[in-house]
Amino acid sequence: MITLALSKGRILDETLPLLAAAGISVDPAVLDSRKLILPTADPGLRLIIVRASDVPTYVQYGAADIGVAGKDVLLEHGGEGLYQPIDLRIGRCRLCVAVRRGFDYAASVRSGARLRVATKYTMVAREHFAAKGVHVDPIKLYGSMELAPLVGLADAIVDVVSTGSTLKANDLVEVEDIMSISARLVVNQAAFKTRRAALAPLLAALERAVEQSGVQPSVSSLVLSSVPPALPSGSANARVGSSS
Ligand code: PRT
Ligand code: MG
Repeated sequence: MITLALSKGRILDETLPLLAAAGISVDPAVLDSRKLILPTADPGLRLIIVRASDVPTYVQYGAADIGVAGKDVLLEHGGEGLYQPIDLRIGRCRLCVAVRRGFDYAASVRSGARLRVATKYTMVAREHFAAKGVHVDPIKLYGSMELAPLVGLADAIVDVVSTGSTLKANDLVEVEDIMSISARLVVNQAAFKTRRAALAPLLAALERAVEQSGVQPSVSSLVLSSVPPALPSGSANARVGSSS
């Protein structure tokens, strides 16, 4: 039995059509239930429903063989114990820095003063600003990051943006684009080797489904993808790399 970890919401909603294209359907009645372990039409595959930021943890420890997680979540987790063979090209958004309209971000950075940055992604924010030589005090939040600059908790936020309407509604402006984000299929590194025969057909089918979806990969995913140390059999061009 292969266990696939997913989060409810956009990740599950956008993964289901890929599974369907790979020939795997899930009973809608099961999806509407509050069950956390869901069977699929394939007796060899079940889904588990976890918090988006917990997907890498379930897969790292082998409680799930594979999972679907945003690149943002994977960067913050660090990717330990995980292969990231497939860019699923779903859950597209950008990771960016935003500030309150009227806040002089450039001047603040130039002044060398410490910037207070509210974010769910403290590791990513630390690395991003350290690389630019900007001193920051990351403030860990778990949601509604957009509020922080409005009530004086932070000078800036680091968060994912898709349409930009949440920033706009809260009078925030994007001042830096950190990177393009999409969801990746992650595989437990040990399972990738020991359960190869069971996993390879599913990975190959998902890869075909992504190609058939017609969605183009983002530029950053092309640049960041590393050369595979080992290809799942039957898969022509799986990109495997713990840090891609
Ligand atoms: O909700 P929970 O705290 O449980 O977890 P989560 O917020 O991480 O889960 P979910 O389902 O909201 O997001 C899962 C993944 O979807 C993320 O890890 C991203 O990779 C991806 N994704 C794509 C997004 C968005 N687009 C997105 N717009 N995740 C979050 N948002 C939020 C963003 O944080 C902001 O508050 O939507 C708001 C901005 O949207 P726009 O359209 O107004 O710009
Ligand atoms: Mg959310």
